Amino acid sequence: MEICNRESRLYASCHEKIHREETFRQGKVSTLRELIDALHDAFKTDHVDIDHVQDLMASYKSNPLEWKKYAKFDRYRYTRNLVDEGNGRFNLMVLCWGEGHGSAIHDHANAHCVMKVLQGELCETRYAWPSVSEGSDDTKELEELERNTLRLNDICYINDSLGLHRVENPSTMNPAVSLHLYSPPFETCSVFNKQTGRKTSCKVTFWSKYGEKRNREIQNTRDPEDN
Ligand code: CSS
Ligand code: FE2
Repeated sequence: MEICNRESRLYASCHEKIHREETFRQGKVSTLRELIDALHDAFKTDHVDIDHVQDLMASYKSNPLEWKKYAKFDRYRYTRNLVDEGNGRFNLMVLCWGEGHGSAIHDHANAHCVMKVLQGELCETRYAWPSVSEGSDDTKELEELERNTLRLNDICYINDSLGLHRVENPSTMNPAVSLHLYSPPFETCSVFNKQTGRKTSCKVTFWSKYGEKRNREIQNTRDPEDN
C-alpha cells in the first residue's frame, strides 16, 4: 500500500513536471517563480531564442504580492533591484520609478533588454545612435525616433542595433515598477547627452539584491539617471 502510494505520488509529481515544462516551452507562465524557472530553462544552452524569452515575459501577469519584496524605492531617483542572476547568463531585476523619475539616454552594452511594466505606466523615447564620430569635436543633437507608452503588463524589447532609449515615469501622482531582463548581464553602459550626442561610460549598480537592501556606499554610486 505504502509503495503503491509512493509510486502514485512519484507518478503525479513527474506528470506535473512534464506538464510544467510543456507550458514553459509554449511560452506560458502564471507566477513569478514559474517565470524565473522558465527563464533558467530558456538560457540553459548557448543559443538564446529571444522571441521565446519575450513570450515568457509577456505571459506573466503582474502580481504585486509576488514582486513587492523587491520593489524598494528611493525618493530621488529610480532604483535597480536584483531578483535573479540567471546562472551568470542573464540578470532579472525590478526597477522602481518614483513620480517623474527617469533614466538618462543610454545603450544596453551589447545585451538584449526585455522590460515589462508591473505597475503604473512608463514612457519610452527611442533615439538613433549619434551621427558624429567618436573623438570628433562636432556635436549634434540626438535624433528622436519614436515614443511609446508602456502600460500595465506591456513588454518592450531593445538592443543596441535598434538604437538608444530613455525610460521615464511621466506621472506626477503614481509610482511605476518594471521587470527587466538583460542578457548577457552588464555592469557598465554608455549614457548620452541629448544636445551634443556625446557619450560617457556609466557603472550600473543595485539598490537591493534578492530583496535585501545594500549598504549606503554602493547606493550612492551613480546610475544612468536623468540628465
Ligand atoms: N537600462 C536601464 C533601465 S531602462 S531599460 C537600467 O538598467 O538602469
Ligand atoms: Fe534601457
